[in-house]
Amino acid sequence: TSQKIKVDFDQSTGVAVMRMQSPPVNSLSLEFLTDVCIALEKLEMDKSCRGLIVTSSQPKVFSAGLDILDMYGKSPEHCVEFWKAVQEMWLKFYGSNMITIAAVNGSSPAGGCLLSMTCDYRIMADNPRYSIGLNETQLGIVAPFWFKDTMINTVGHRTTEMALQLGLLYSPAEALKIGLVDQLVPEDQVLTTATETMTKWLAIPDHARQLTKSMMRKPTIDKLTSNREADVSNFVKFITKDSIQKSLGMYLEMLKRRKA
Ligand code: CO8
Repeated sequence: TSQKIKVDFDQSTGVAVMRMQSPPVNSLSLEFLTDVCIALEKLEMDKSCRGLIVTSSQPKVFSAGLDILDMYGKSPEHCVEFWKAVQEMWLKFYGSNMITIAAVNGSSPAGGCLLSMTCDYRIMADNPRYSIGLNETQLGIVAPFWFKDTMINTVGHRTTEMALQLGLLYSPAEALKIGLVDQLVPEDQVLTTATETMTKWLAIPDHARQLTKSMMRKPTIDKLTSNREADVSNFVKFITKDSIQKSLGMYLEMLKRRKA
């Protein structure tokens, strides 16, 4: 596997831990997404792997979401490849037969929030400096329908309607309150709690749990699978617009200024 993700599979428990280690902020670049998909596919094919915990090796950040540099100043061809990889990641995680638990040990904006929402359960570090949410509108861009659907499936329609329009980033306490995460624990207990939670989920017979998960998620997944190409062209048409490129440029500048 690549150096940007580290997968440890414990044969005795049937649980794998996937650590994202793409400095500085685990942004989901084309290369990174490709590696994640390959790793996930391997685990999915291994019938002895029943559970997956996703977490970050980077301090303070779970994932900064999609790599903005893959959407800024790039050719339409590149944008096509990039978007296909984003779709693929979502389809693989949301449709996974494994029990998936996100150990959210840092901030998780936009695509990072999406990744955690594809999991069956979310545990977040109780640190008020961290935030999580779909903040796309703050960048002047629009969360695609399947980001929206995933959030509706997680927190409901009304909360999603408001969160998406305002591009809200929630503190851990707020995220717990709206059900965007399922549990808060002290920072140093995120991974151990994920492991304990996994034990509970592992006690359920796989076939029954898998069919139930599929029953819940299939309509949402089918909506994208039957519209993948249109969704790619929508994305490329949108993201290559001058006005959108300008917004992304301004946002990148803001990120740098904020740092100074
Ligand atoms: N992509 C590329 N570079 C990034 C990203 C990113 N998503 N996030 C941060 N970086 C860069 C920063 O610019 C900075 O670069 P440099 O060192 O060159 O100045 C470096 O990473 C480190 O970042 P920070 O100094 O900001 O690190 P902090 O630890 O202070 O903060 C945060 C970490 C909280 C993650 C912060 O970096 C942040 O808020 N990042 C932006 C997150 C964000 O808004 N992501 C949205 C991405 S868009 C998305 O995921 C969905 C898009 C859907 C497309 C729909 C179109 C139709």
